[in-house]
Amino acid sequence: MKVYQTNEIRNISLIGGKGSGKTTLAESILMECGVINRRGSVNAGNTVCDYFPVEKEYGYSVFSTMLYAEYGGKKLNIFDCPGSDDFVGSAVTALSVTEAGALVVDAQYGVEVGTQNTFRTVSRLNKPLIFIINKLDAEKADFDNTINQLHEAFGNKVVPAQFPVACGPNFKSVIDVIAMKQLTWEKEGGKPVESDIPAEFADRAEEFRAQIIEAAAESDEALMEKFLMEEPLTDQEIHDGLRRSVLDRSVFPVLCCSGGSDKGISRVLELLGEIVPMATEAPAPVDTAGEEVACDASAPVSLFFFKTTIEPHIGEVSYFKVMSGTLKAGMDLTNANRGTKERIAQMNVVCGQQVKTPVDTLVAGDIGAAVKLKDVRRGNTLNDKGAEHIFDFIEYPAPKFQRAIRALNESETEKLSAVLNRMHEEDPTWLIEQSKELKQLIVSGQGEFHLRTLKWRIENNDKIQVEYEEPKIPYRETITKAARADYRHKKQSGGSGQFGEVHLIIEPYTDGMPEPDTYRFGNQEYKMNIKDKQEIDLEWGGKLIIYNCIVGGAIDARFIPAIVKGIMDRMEQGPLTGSYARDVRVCIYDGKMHPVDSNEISFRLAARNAFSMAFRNAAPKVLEPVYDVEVMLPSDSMGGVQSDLQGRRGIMMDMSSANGLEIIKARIPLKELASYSTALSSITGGRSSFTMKFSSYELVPADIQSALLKAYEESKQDED
Ligand SMILES: Nc1nc2c(ncn2[C@@H]2O[C@H](COP(=O)(O)OP(=O)(O)O)[C@@H](O)[C@H]2O)c(=O)[nH]1
Ligand SMILES: [Mg+2]
Repeated sequence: MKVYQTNEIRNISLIGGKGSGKTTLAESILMECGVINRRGSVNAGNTVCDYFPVEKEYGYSVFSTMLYAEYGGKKLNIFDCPGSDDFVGSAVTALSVTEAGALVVDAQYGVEVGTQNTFRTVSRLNKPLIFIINKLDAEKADFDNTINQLHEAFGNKVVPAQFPVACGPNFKSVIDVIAMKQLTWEKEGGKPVESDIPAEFADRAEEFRAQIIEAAAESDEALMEKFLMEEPLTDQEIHDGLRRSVLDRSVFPVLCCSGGSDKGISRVLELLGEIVPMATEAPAPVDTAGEEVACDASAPVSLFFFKTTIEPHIGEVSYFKVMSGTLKAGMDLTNANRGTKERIAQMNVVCGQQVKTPVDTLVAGDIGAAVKLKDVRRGNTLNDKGAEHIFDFIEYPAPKFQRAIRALNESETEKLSAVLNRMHEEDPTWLIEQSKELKQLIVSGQGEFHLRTLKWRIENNDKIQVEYEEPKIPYRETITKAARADYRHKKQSGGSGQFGEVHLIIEPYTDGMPEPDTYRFGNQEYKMNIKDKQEIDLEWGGKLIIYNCIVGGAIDARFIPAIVKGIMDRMEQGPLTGSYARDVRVCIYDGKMHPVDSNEISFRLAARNAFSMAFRNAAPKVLEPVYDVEVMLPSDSMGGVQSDLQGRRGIMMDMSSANGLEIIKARIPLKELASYSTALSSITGGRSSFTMKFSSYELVPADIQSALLKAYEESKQDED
């Protein structure tokens, strides 16, 4: 393969709702460029892009697949991304290493949830965007309606560069308002025949051309001048102008094709080659030290590894982008994250699973893959001498679906952990956490289907049978008023005895409260004499503040650490439900020692019991995690979604609308969110999406508190 220079490379993510025809389009692109000579079909499960067994099983893309297309002297690196929101992680990875998203829209259905979701992802990442209206040959295809919906949802930045002469089974021609030509295909597609625009379409073509030129001129004063003076513009001027406007997202051009019948593909490739920004034009990526790293082929080599897959018969395949420099096969580099040396003995450019073409040079801006590297993980940066970068610019969305996972055969638990960690390496939006607190192995992801896919792969590829369970809720305990208690631990058995007595006062802790002074319980006043203060930031959130206010040597200072340990025992396992306690302030103000029998364990036990007693008298409460939830939905589902939120103890915080969707912001307890993604999807017919983010701990309602206490008492009895 010829060595492509930085300005001959275009990186593009093919995104869009599932079923919009991305994989089929990718297949046509490969046909068009001669990479394959027989087309596979999604329905037969033999396309270049959907090849993992799990994808064949479910019938749609789960991973993004990379392909390259050599067209018109340029190399287009294209990622076919899964359409389902559950696999948004793949799209985020692809978009983060490409200079633009090409959003495929099904001409039959116009703007769908998947269109909205992917548009939102691209916008969040602030990436340039081009629409491709696809399936123009389909029975119900309707270009005008699709354009209207695009305008309604995304505004007048949406500007067609092409329009079809007829949609549906008669689709065979497109009017291209940049070339100002009609392109017509034979029944079997392929290369078009160019002709003049028929008179009946001349007005429409002029109208669209004016829009596209205005959009192109938007980011270029000289061009704007020419446009206003009505001087003719060359194709190159329009391309260059459009590329700049695409780059700053002031226009979303629209291209037309039918991937399935192979019509329009070559012109789409040609236009993508012209209007997708080059890596040198995009904002320079910033490394973790804050340095902008220009995409410069003559700088020292720096590679960013953004994706790892495990492929049958090959093993680990590591995908990287050349961030700077010119990479030659055989180079010795340093892994900046792991401190290890790595030789890139052989590298490839990749088209799905079938085509891996060895290359010996890749320049800045290009994307390649290496196999069987020694010690490279997803997210690592490899540098040559002279470069000291670490890249970490991919921001994955927070998880929104959680389950506890368990190997049916307990002896496979360790193996399961290892498999899960490997899965996380492949898809970083699968998060794995061994929760010490919940005593469960928690996996989280983007939705039910996302986790179902994980399970399928573990069971089918790794042959471990697993089961999902509801994750437990990480409750907390705290107190709402002050209380006092003392406890004497005394034991006289045989030889040396045990003796320790602790008196303490506890109260709710809030930031910025004044130092303790005087407390009153009944008729008795307790004046605190602060000798020492310990502030403990609890691992599980919140604080524990302990004051030593012991006077007259009632307890030796050497026993204080044991007393603190005793209190911590109960903070770790709260008296009400065994959950972590938080935000408590304790004054240890008195006690007793025995000259012989006092030891650390006695004081630890005395403190633990005194603290428990005081805690129970301090109007203790159970707290639950509450999440900020943002739901995006079509307005006709508003009623259903709102009443469902109320059923989940949700508190409505805000309502607004954007891009033709309603947005509800609410606060909802985690307990009520366990299967929210599934419920929401069924209420809205799959036309919604949501995000969730931990907000705070809040008191649970009284009935839930009593149920939790009762369940805890019962579980303790079971243990006894
Ligand atoms: N009529 C028509 N059908 C298409 C076209 N492209 C794809 N399809 C069909 O649409 C379905 C989804 O296609 P696929 O490529 O898997 O979509 P993806 O989920 O976006 O990758 C399949 O049944 C395809 O056969 C097209 O251009 N025209
Ligand atoms: Mg697909």
